[in-house]
Amino acid sequence: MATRKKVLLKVIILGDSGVGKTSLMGQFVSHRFSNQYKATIGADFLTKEVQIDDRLVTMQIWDTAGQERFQSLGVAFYRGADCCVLVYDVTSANSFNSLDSWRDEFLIQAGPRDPENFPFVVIGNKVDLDNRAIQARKAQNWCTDKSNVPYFETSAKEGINVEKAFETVARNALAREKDIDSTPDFPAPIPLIPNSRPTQPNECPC
Ligand code: G3D
Ligand code: MG
Repeated sequence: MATRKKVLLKVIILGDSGVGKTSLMGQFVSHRFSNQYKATIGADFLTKEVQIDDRLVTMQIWDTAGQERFQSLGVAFYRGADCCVLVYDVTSANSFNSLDSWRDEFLIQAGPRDPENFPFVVIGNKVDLDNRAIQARKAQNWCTDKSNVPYFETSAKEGINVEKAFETVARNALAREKDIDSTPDFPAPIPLIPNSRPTQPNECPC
């Protein structure tokens, strides 16, 4: 079997403070749900290797360190993202209403080439709680309107659906990776024009 190149995917997680972004990442990367874990994370990333069909993929997942309260995450956070996970809390209507501005912010800051088809995944988290404020259908409609973004309902606390959501993140980012391979980011290089300066009398003509 031919060796395929290793793939590194940058995934960023956005959403209002408190929706469970850090908890989702902790649950996915190390199957843990704890406060201690959260405290150790800065505006940084964790990696996890996943197998997608016959490909080994390293997911580099970027979390925020609370600056999302001010929507000031800095351009390095967004740069080169292959997938953007938008998270809201199913018990908080405000966090659902913020999805639009998070999506807009991402598109402005990351500036993907094909914004309409950029791979987003939406997660409605905290389904273990019984005081739901947003019905699944409402969130699903929002996602359908935005070029059919995949939608998952999860509980980072109980580990419900987290793996499945991130697998879709990897698959969709990988599909885009294939597009990138066949579409150069930059125009073809301009061929160098040979120096047309005539050779001087004492200069080697080679
Ligand atoms: P953030 O990174 O988006 O700011 P956190 O969110 O991961 O820090 O989580 C915010 C609070 O929500 C935490 O509670 C966390 O334990 C809780 N939380 C996260 N995911 C879930 C979930 O799936 N179910 C429930 N019930 N709670 C969740 P505290 O009390 O530490 O603020
Ligand atoms: Mg956090």
